[in-house]
Amino acid sequence: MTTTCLLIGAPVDSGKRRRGCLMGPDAYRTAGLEQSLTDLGHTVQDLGNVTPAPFEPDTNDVQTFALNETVAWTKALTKAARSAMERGTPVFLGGDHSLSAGTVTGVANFAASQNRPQFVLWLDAHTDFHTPHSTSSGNLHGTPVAYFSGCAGFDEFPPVADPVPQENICLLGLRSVDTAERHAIQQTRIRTHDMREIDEFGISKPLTAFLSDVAAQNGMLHVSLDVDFLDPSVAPAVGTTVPGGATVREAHLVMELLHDSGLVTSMDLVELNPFLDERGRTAKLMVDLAASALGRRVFDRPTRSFS
Ligand code: EXY
Ligand code: MN
Ligand code: MN
Ligand code: MN
Repeated sequence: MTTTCLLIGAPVDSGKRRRGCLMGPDAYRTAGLEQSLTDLGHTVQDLGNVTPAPFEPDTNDVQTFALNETVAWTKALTKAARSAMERGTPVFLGGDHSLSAGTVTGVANFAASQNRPQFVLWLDAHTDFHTPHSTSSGNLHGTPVAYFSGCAGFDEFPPVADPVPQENICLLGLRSVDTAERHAIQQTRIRTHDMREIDEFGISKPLTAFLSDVAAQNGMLHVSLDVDFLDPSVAPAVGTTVPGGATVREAHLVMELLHDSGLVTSMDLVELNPFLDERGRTAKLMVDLAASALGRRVFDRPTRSFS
């Protein structure tokens, strides 16, 4: 099954202090993302980069500047994601994970217009479930899941028109969760799967259970892939590496199962920092994973059904 893939650059770098994610979109382009997807038979349109509206820079306070910039990005990406869903399958090229505050909010707004539930698969070492009040680092790339699931505390951000229901969010690959996040997330119905569970029972078990629920509810599925989901030994180009991550094959299996399901309606590729890599190794791996999610196979064989 081929689709119209819309590549949308989101060079967001305001979600943390270490700079570099702003080079992410062009790194994916340089690593051949468009050709990889075209080779699979998809119609691929590179829509260039989103640019946020001018925001209030007249502050010397770094945190306030970052907050103003992130709010501006969230507004721009919510709008971009909502309209892209009318045209095809958007693949957002990050940029740090704060971009997903806008992309997920935008695709969820589209799903609501179609009277379909929005689901989110969050592939990440982290829960990204802080609010601007609970974070100790002040880095807003650690907050998007709390924002799009409708948590309070995002006073400066636009209200989320269609929060993603907690039970429709699946976090996979967890191995670095702050105390405040753990206490908060344990009060929710968000599905959390850490690396211990994946080591013990395999990555397919929690994922296929989630995909069966998405299929049963005719859901729309947004996949947000953080580079740090992968083990740093295979994906070093990210500022928040955590040892003990997914192997290349575990990551490809996730993508292959996602493609088999036919349920993916939008994607983010986030947190790539090309400055932290040699010869674009991580960017190339992320492009290969995106290709697996969109149909690349060694052999053509019957796909697995989830309905
Ligand atoms: N929980 C830590 C913090 O809030 O600073 C680390 C967050 C890392 C976020 C990256 C995008 O996944
Ligand atoms: Mn993340
Ligand atoms: Mn992360
Ligand atoms: Mn506040």
